[in-house]
Amino acid sequence: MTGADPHGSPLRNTVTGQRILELFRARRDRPVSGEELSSLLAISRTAVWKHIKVLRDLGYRIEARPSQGYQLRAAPDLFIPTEIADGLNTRRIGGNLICYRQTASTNADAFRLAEEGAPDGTVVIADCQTSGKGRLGRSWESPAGVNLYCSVILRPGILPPQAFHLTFLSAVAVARAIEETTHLVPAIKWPNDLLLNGKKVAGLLNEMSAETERINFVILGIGVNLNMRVEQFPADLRYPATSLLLEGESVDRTAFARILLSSLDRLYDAYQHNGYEPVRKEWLARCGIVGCRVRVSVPSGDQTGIMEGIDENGALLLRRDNGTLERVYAGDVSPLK
Ligand code: BT5
Repeated sequence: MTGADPHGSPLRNTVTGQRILELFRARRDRPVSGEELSSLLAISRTAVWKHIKVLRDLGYRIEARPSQGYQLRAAPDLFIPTEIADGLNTRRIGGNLICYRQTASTNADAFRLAEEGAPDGTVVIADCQTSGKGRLGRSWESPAGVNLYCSVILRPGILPPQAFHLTFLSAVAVARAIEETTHLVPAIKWPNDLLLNGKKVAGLLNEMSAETERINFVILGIGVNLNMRVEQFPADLRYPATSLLLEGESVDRTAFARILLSSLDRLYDAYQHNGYEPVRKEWLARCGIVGCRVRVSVPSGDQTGIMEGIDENGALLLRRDNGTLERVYAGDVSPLK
């Protein structure tokens, strides 16, 4: 039996545990007796009790009523594959779902799994990361119990220079998921941030393994601040930050994860049929800084100008004050008043 392991092995329900949950849910508000569970599952009363204990260790709140039986009161606020998969209607993404209570970085896990041959669409999710990664060696604050940290393995049949398509696609997918779940409308900030009221609510870190002419795999790393509270943000963030909760919306994390995976799945499917152009259009329509005066920080220093859009390689087009048009391939952007 596999239960909650604090040392980092994946969280999952046993097949029997899952069947017990299904029986509880089918029965809705009435308890199911130990005797019934034992006969429906063809296991002993002691085995029933052991499975109930494993479910409770995972965080399921199961009440035992003397002479009546067991009743499910609440599922844990934790990512568990069977809970996410329940009602998940995707073609490709999430067919293989791995959830951890705690890990160093879901991107690092996904990268290792992809190297070991994990299939296209494999998803790694964690409740907490101890070394969450941002871009350029930066770190991502990943406290337990409040956010979503997720990495998706894709094996697209595209060339390495086109990999940025998937960065833009994932930003659009996160924006759609936030809109589907809340009343909030996020804006995308080049290259890969999502903002609510000018504050960062999600960040994306896409990594890949490629040869000159071939992508082996891409990892879409997605961190979304869902129910994070003010005191959980460090004081020294580069950019003002927020969470859905701080913007007035508390969300069910499992439901959000399911919606995000569906949103990614639909967009990825459409991308494979219709190509990048629709993604580019939607990204631009959602980009909060097109036409705005911005500062771009690059390793050689800061530049200011008007953001005119993105080019065919995903570079930011910056109209400098002297009229020249520059292409910025990597850096951080801040809107100027
Ligand atoms: C990013 O980097 O925005 C990419 C973040 C990607 C995180 C996901 S979580 C799942 C997957 N597994 C990983 O290990 N990573 C990915 P960047 O643009 O470099 O922003 C990083 C900067 O944002 C930091 O230097 C902080 O200033 C700030 N920051 C850190 N944690 C934050 C948070 N939770 N919310 C908002 N800002 C944060």
